Amino acid sequence: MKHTNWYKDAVIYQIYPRSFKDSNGDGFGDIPGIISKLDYLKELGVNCVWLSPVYNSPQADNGYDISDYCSIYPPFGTMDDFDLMLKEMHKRGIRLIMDLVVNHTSSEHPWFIESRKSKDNPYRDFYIWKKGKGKNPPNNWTSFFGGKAWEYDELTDEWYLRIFTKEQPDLNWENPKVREEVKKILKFWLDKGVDGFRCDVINLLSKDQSFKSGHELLVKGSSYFVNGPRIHEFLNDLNLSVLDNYDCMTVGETCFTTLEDARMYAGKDRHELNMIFNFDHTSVDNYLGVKWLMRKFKLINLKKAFDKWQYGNKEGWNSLFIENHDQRRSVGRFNTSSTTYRKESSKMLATMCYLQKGTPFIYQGQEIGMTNGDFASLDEIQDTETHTINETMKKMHLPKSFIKKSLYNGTRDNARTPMQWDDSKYAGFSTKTPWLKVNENKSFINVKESLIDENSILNYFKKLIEYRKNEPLIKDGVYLDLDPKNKNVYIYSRKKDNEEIVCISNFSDRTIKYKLKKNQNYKDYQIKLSNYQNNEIDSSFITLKPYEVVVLKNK
Ligand code: TEU
Repeated sequence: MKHTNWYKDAVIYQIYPRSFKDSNGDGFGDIPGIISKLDYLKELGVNCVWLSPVYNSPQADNGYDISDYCSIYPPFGTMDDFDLMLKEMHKRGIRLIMDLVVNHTSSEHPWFIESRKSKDNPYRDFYIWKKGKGKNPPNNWTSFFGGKAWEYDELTDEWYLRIFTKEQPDLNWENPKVREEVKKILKFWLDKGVDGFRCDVINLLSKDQSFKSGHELLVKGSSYFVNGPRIHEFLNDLNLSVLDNYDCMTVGETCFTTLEDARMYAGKDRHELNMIFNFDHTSVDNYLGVKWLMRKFKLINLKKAFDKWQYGNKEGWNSLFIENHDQRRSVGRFNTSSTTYRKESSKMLATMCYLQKGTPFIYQGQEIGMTNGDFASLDEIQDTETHTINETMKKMHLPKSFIKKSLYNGTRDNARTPMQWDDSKYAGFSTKTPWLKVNENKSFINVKESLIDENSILNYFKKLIEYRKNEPLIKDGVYLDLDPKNKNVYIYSRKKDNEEIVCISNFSDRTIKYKLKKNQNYKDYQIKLSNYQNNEIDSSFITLKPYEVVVLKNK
């Protein structure tokens, strides 16, 4: 099979299906809804969609708990709807990557229903069952969502491992039968014509078989299951047995991953994944990568995180993102503004991120500058993670005000509010009360308005995507951070031969007179993109207005 590496030219748009577009008035997004918006995506200029899970699922974790990998959850539509969506995407030159969630299944998956029945059930070893220590779990491992990572089952007097919710038992990848089943799932979707996978928590598959207790501060035991002992063997096997036979792409979601890990997952000739998501830059405003522990943002740290991957991921290829369905919205984050300078902030952040080397991932709503949810109480928040973390923090007797602030700030529902298509009651997302509250700011933040307004964030995103497509330097140019120590300005260049692009961003709400160095003579450079009309550049200074971004090129 010839591999075209098309992913290096992809601009990927993530759809979180339950919040994208409801076609049948049940308050819940669906596949026909997605089909109705494909022309919108085509016009935006994206050429690939990552679709969060649409498989059959009890929805304990919004579809990241799958009970049947080869069927569609009925509220999303039918398999015929899916096939039509794929055809309509391909017709428009848009590829489709699916979400592959195989660290765990749903507790309602037939494998788990069987596994639970008895110790000698043929499916027992599809999951990780252990004897407890007296009344306690087998070890001290904790869940990513807070609390213990083990669940007791009275029927057989054993505990099963579940690193996420109790409805998401971890599969036992040591069992070759599990690996064969996963290969069948991959083949099923690839043979339908899908173009690849975003691989959910893929670096957690292999667990250290000693099952020792961990000493880590927060996710206890994580050193025994993050980038575990057989992970590369498992991924290599999936790749050589299935993925390698298709011109498809994979991007692995890999938390707590170093450059060296990245090289192992997605380095040259490794035959595992094409690229990974690292979370260094989304961890700069918290402690230890734990978003509940908020920390003051410093631009220098953000630049350090980007520099590390731009310089260090030499053999690999980076993924470029600042939003997804687990992160809060980017406007208002990284010292930017979600009010007065919302438009400027949103355009600046996108430019700063997407002109780096790698593949851009845009999360639905980011292209119109959607903001965090405006939840009035915790009852309006649905996400399971928020509620378990709430319980955990209460048990730790943390101050109420801290818990509240931390939950509203960190809840994943911030990114999951219904897509704002217009200013009608339910934002054109649905005709009925949606599953999650629509943000009141739909009255002025919506697609309809953005299409009319020439200076909208949406129209800027179109220009930015178009620019990327027509400028080879963005794919190939060498990245250089020109002033890593500056506290307010992020200025980097992309260079190849005699050509150079310079991207300059002001991360503050003040006008800054940025002094250029002697070798930075941009007098003859042209302005290619900016979020302001009149840019002031002379031979020794660039005046940057609040959240201004300017992209210059020497030819
Ligand atoms: O996320 C994995 C993951 O690491 C997140 O749990 C992350 O730590 C957390 O959201 C930060 O708050 C993936 C999916 O993206 C997420 O939606 C799922 O809930 C999770 O896996 C389990 O499948």
